[in-house]
This record gives sequence, C-alpha cells and structure tokens, in this order.
Amino acid sequence: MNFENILVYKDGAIGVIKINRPEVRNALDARTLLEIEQALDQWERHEEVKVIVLTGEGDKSFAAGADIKQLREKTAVDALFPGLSGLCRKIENASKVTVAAINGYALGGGCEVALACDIRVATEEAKFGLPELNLSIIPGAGGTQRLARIIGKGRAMDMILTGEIISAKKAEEFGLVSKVVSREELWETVLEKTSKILAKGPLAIRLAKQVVHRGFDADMDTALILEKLAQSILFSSEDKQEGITAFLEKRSPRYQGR
Ligand code: CO8
Repeated sequence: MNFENILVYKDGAIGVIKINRPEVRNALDARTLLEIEQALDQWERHEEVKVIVLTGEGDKSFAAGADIKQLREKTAVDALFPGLSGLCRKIENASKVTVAAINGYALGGGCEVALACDIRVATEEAKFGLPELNLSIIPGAGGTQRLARIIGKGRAMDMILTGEIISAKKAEEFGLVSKVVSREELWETVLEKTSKILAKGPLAIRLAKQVVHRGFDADMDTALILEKLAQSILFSSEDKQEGITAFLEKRSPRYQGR
C-alpha cells in the first residue's frame, strides 16, 4: 500500500508510524486509520522491529481526533463497525511494545490512540482531552474505558463530562503519560525507553504485556493464574537460564527469544 497520510520508517529496532496531516492537526480520517492498520501489520511482521512508535508530524498535534468532517456522515450502523475502536484494540493487542510519542494535541480519537499504547511520553506543549461531548457524542474508541483504567474513574469522568483539555504536566500528574520532556528530547526519550526494553528477554516482554493488559480486566484470581502460567512458560525458557547465568557471571545476557 502507498501511504499518503502517514510516514512510515525504521530507526534501528523501532518501527515509526507518523500521522502526516498537519494541516488538519493530524485528524484521523478513514484512509489514515486504514494506513495505520497496514503499517502496524508491516511492523508486526518485521523481524528487526521490536518497538512500534506512533507520533504526529509537525509541532502542533499528535492527532486532533476523528476527522470531524467525516463524522458528519456517520450513521448509527457505522458506529458498530470496528473503525477507530478496532484500530485501538489492534494497537493494544500488538505483540510488540507500542509507544505514543505525543508531540502536541492528543484529543478525542487521538487521545484514545495514545491510551491504547503501552507507554506514553509527551512534550511539554502536548495537550490531552476527550472533547467528544462537545459534539454530543462520547469517546467511542475505548476512551471511556481506557482513560478510567489508566487515571481512575473520578478523573476520567471529570475529563469526559467537562471536555477539559489538560496540560502535559497535569497529564503526568494523573499518570496519563509516564514522562514529559522538551520537544528536542522527545526522540531521545523514546530511544532511551527502547534501549531499556531491548535489553530484556523478548519472551518476557511479550508475556508481561499480555498479563498486564488481560489481567487488568479480569478478576484477581484469574489475573493471578494468568501471571502464574506466563511465569511457568518463562521458567522453562532458555532465555530465563541465560538471564540468570549472565547475572551470576556478571555479563550482559544474550537472549534468543526461546
Ligand atoms: N477533524 C477535522 N479537521 C480538524 C480537526 C478534526 N478533528 N481538528 C482540526 N481540524 C482542522 C480545522 O478544521 C482547521 O481546518 P481549516 O484550516 O480548513 O479551517 C485546521 O485543522 C486547523 O485547526 P484550527 O485552526 O482549529 O487549529 P488550532 O491550532 O487553532 O486548534 C485544535 C487545534 C485545538 C486541535 C482544534 O482544531 C480542535 O479543537 N480540533 C477538534 C478537536 C476535537 O474535537 N476532537 C474530537 C473529535 S471527535 C472524535 O475524535 C471521536 C472519536 C470516537 C469516534 C468513534 C467512531 C465510531
């Protein structure tokens, strides 16, 4: 597929997906959603790519939400199709680690895409909000659920009902992003996080992601069983032997993903 609305490139072990519609603040129209899905599939299949980064072109916006012009045409039936909601689920379920590098506005569906990523880092200028109620719709791509799970029900309810746009600093206080840095430091921060992740065993990364995501929505007993089973798989892996041997021999581990 020829990408028109996103830029897709590789930087070492990072597969980058950059939303490239700065003239409309990187609003997510149908084509952009389709392209992001295709790019995700491409990076999922790419052996050298271990981390997938979503970001936005320009210094104003990560993504200003669903394309409001296209929303006008949407019918009740359209809301039942996966669309943006399916994309967010796909991001969350990616086998590789996903990072949102938030370079500006992350509003509505744009915020929901960021919420679906495993890790969120932002520039000081970034702003966050779920202003859908201004249009008399609700955050419909998982935002009502993921925001509450990440920052707590009370704060999520406040943001959703008031539509207030919050600063990066406030988002960090809320735990909506894990780090806020200057614009110049954003990519460096992504690289730092990636190099820490790459030093870990690939099987452990994959299972940790699944246990946190799936366990979070399960009851405690089920979640703890998931954790035990994942640990049991890891205990029988060559990588676990290598990790422990390397620690005892005071050297860096050489993981094979087995
Ligand atoms: N969609 C389409 N166009 C947009 C969008 C958008 N979301 N956001 C900005 N634009 C366009 C503007 O219309 C404008 O176009 P033009 O130059 O032709 O007038 C251009 O981008 C620049 O916008 P501004 O002049 O407003 O730029 P500012 O820098 O002053 O402001 C903001 C930037 C704050 C981002 C502002 O543009 C804004 O508030 N945008 C709308 C944000 C919003 O309400 N987002 C939520 C959208 S609804 C949604 O995401 C629903 C998700 C769930 C869907 C589930 C479906 C089943």
